[in-house]
Amino acid sequence: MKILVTGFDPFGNETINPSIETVKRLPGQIAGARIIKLQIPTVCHKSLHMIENAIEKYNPDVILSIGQAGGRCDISVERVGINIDDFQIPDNEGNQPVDEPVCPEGPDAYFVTVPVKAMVQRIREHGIPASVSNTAGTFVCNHVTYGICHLIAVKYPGKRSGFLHIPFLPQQVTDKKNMPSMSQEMMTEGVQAAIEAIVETPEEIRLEDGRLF
Ligand code: PCA
Repeated sequence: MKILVTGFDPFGNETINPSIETVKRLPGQIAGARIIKLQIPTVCHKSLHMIENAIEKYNPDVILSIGQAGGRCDISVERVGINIDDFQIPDNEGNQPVDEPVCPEGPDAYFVTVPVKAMVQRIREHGIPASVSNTAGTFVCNHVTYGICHLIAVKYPGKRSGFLHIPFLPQQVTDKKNMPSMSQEMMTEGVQAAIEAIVETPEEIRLEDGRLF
């Protein structure tokens, strides 16, 4: 099995993005799967084009993207991507679409096709907080979550994709009040555990992790 793992460059006021830092630290093989690493820009459409080029080049079985979710306190495994770009801040090339579809011809939403519950459980088994998330926001991470699902639906049948949001690193929050963070070591171990679950889970598991709101 080949897994393409992507991380973003820093965006907003940050000079570091834990997602690409974590991708860089992953081993070349996890549970027997070959790991292909790719840095993508925090830019709509361009991020997706780079992923499509990498799919053409490496023909991965799974595409797992990782992004920073500053303010979240655990590793969140995204369940769904929605067909909307509604950017609260400009991306790294100044684009700020409001209420535009990611793909005008696509459906409203896609569920990811990796086993989200099994991934959450496996991360927790390492003593690392994790949960299912039912929104990846409406910025570039949702754009990528949705966009890859759509790409697979129309062009690459049989491939699977997923998205992980990870918190700030401790060094990003030294000047922020009441802001959660997670160590680099923990995030690397958690992402590695999630990838093991993708490789080793033939069928999604039953785990109660729903939300009242
Ligand atoms: N996080 C942003 C985009 C890039 C990143 O790492 C997001 O959550 O949309």
